[in-house]
Formats: sequence, structure tokens, C-alpha cells
Amino acid sequence: MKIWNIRSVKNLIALGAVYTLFSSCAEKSNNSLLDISFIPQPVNITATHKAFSISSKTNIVCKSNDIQAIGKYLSKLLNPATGFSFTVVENNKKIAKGDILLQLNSAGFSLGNEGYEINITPRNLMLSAYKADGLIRGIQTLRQALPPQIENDSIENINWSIPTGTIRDYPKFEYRGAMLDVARHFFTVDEVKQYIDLLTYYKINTLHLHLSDDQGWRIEIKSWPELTKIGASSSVNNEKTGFYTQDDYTEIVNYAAERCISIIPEIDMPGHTNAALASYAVLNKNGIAADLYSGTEVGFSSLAIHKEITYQFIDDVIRELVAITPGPYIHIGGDESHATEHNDYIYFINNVLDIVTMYNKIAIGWDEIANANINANHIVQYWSNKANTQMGIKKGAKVIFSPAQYAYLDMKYDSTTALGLAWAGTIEVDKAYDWIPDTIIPNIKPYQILGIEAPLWSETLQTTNDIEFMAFPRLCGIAEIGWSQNADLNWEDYKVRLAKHKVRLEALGVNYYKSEKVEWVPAND
Ligand code: TNX
Repeated sequence: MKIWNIRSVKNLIALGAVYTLFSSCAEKSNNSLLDISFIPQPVNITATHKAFSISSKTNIVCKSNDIQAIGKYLSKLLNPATGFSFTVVENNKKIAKGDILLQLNSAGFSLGNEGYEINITPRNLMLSAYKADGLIRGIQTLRQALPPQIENDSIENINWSIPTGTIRDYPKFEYRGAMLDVARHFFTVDEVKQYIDLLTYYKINTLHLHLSDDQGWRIEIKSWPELTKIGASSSVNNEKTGFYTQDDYTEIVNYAAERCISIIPEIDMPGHTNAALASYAVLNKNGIAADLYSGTEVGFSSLAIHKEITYQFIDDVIRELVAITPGPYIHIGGDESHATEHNDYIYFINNVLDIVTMYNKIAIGWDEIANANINANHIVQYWSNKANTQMGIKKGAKVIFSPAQYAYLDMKYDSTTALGLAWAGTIEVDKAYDWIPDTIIPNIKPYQILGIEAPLWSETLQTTNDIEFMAFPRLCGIAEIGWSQNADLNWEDYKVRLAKHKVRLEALGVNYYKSEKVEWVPAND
């Protein structure tokens, strides 16, 4: 055992002093807002090279009553790691050093519904936006400006400082979505909420739920109860079956709404309908109920196109869904209807579009729906067929970009990935990032693009761990493509920022793929 003498203690103190000097130097040189690795990259950052710190005395001051809930949301996010209670107070309080201010500001109009501005001085941090959506997006930037330990769920004794300066930010596309297939395997309300939290962190604003397919029907429809009695009892390999009651669905809608995320329900039709066909004999062309299905083939099922009851069924389903869906969109599927004659398909989609319009909602469909009589009130979701998408644009529809070879989160990263499929190729983290929606369809104009969406099909996925492994980190890149300006989209720059999100993803408990395309900080073991 080594006996410590005075000299070695002195040396130790000297070493400690040198260490402190170096570490505080490091802190200083790091003390620029410009050095923070934000994802998505904000539009404009100016740095003033000082620091603002939050402490146990920090209040969250809401400048108007209508944003108290957002103040509480921020307080809940910052509480676990800091241990500070962050009283949320109204405007009439005198602002003290260290307070965080939230305000809706009509002057922020030019930043749009989701734009925000953050002004950070050594005294205060002020987040302003034109709408609540902008405050929620700005809060994510604020989280990323704090040390990564802010996402830990137990108290960390560190200096919670943010470099001073100003961030002005707004999204490139108004629609930045993720899709989760809850039909092939079912995911519970809590599992969906967990995904919503991660979408929020990267400023995604829409979650599209694929609620029905051949393998399962996942939403309670009160006027057609067998859909969930029978149709929800199957899934791929009959693992993880189930459905959402309308109350469950409302719980998801409300949880998402608190984060300014809108839910889009999809009922896929006329194909991908075996679960409905197994639930009700009358929906089948031959009047005989189909057997439940637990395989992974596509393209074999079709609703009966020329029966009146089919349209009564669709009217009931859409009416009930519209009643619990506050957002503007209903997704009608329309893909891979290989068991439906072409003319029947067009007749069918035209009828369904009319039903959705009658309920004052905007219909979205996979790119095949462009073959029907679509117009400027409809949205085409490009996933595989450019000719369809071009036809849709000619007819006046806007486009959501989900090109399978870049944006499908269920594609394997490489040939060794255990989960996922590979029909659209493998998608490494760089490939998922390195595409620009504006250039996929020749001559498309910016106003014809509604935005982008990353679908996650669940034939091979059953758990939150599975979801996260396929979505992260590719979804971070897709989120940036949807939010940031083209001039800021650069893989070499992005991969350095992503590398630094490792600690954030880990603090958030995300099971992400440790791609070798990224030099993670700290390095992988
Ligand atoms: C194609 S994308 C499908 C889905 C599958 C997916 C698997 C689309 C509109 N249809 O039914 O789940 O591939 O990657």
C-alpha cells in the first residue's frame, strides 16, 4: 500500500489546480451557442459568449394565462435532472435573475405557427413564439442547449448553464411526420406515448397511425363491434394483438396535442383489409367471412367494391374516427390493392374521397390514389411510384415524401441488421439523411410539397426497444431534412452533431443503432 506524504499531497493539489484550469478553459471555449450540436439545425444563431444559468430559484414566468400548461410541461421536463421545482408563475411577478420567460408574441407572426425566438442573456432566458406550437418547438431547442444530463431521470449536481445569444428558428416544411404501424403488431397507449416523446424532441409534428391491415383491426368502431372482437385478435404470428378503445385513442390524441403533435388515423382500403373481412361476412364479395391472417404477404384482400353495405361501413368508420380526430387529415390507405380490378379501384377511391370530404376532412392516400379523381383538396403520399406522384401533382394535389429507399425506418441498416425488411434496399444512417425532397420529382414546386414522413412498418417489430432501434438515429436525420434549410443540410456537418447526440439519446433511454458511419462521442466501446 502506498503511504501518502506531504509532497505527494501537494503534487496532487497542484495537479488538481491544473485540471481545474484546463477544464474551465474548456468550458469557456465551449461557451458559445454556435458550438452546440442542435438537431434539427436552427435557421439562425447569434452568440454573445456569456452564460445564463438556471438554479433552484428559477421561476418559469408565463406572460399570459393561456400558456400555463406549456410552462408546466417545461417545468416537468427540467425537474428530474436538476431537482429544482420551477414554480410556474403568471406575468405579474417581478422578473428575477435566472428566470425563464415564455410568451406568445404577435410580433413573432413572421416566424409562422411553429417558429420561435430564444433570447438568452446572463440575466434571463426569454422564449417567444407566435403560437403555442412555436413554444413547444423552442422548448426542445432549449433542452438541447442545456448539458445533455438534463435528460437524466435522477438528480445531477452540475452547473445548468446555457451560452448566451439569440436563436431565431422556423421549419422548412409544415408537415414533418412519423408513421407507426400498430396493425401488424399492436403497440399499447404507453408505448405510443413513449414514441411521441421522442418525436417531440426532434420537432416532428405529426404521428400517422396505421390502424388497420390484413393482420389486425386496432380501433374501436362502436357501430361495427366485431371489428375489434374478431379483427383485433390476430397479428403477425399472433404476437402482440389488441386494439385502442375510442377513449384510448383520445388519450393518445390529447397526449400528442399537449406536445403540438397531430394524430392522423389511417384505415387502409380497399386492400389490406383482411381483418375487417374476417370480422364481417357481408363485407366480402362472396359473402363468406375470411379467415384471420397472421402472415406477412400483401395484396390479397379487397373489400366488396359494388356492395352498398361497403360504403355504409366506410361512412360509419370515418364518421366515428372524425368525431375523435381534431386534426384536418384522414388517411385512406389505397396502396397495393392488387386484388381489386383497376376500374373498381378508381370507383372505390372516388367514393371514399367523397365520404372524407363530406366530413370536412382532407384525405391522404398512398401514391396509388393519384389514379382516382383527386384534386387540390387531397394529398398524395409518395412511397414508391414517381409516375403516380407526378399524376397527383398535375391534378393539383400536394405531396408528402416518404420514399421507401430513404425514409422507410423498417428497412435494415445493413445486411446484418436482425430486425426489419430489405425490399427497398438497406438504409444506413447517411443514406437516410442524404436526400432532399425537393429534388426527387423533377420540376416539383415548393408549394406542391406538404412535407415529409418516415413510416415504420411493424412486421418484424414488437417492442419499444425494436421501434427505437429502427427509428434512431435515422429519424433524427429525417427530422432535420423536414425542418432545416437546404443550405444547412450537409452530412459531414450533421454526422458530427449526431455523434454528440449519443449522450442525449442515452440519457433519454433510447435504444439506438450505433452506426459505424458516425464517430460517436464518446466513442463506442
Ligand atoms: C409496403 S408502403 C407497404 C406495407 C408494408 C411495407 C413494408 C406501403 C404503402 N405498403 O404494407 O408493411 O411495404 O416495408
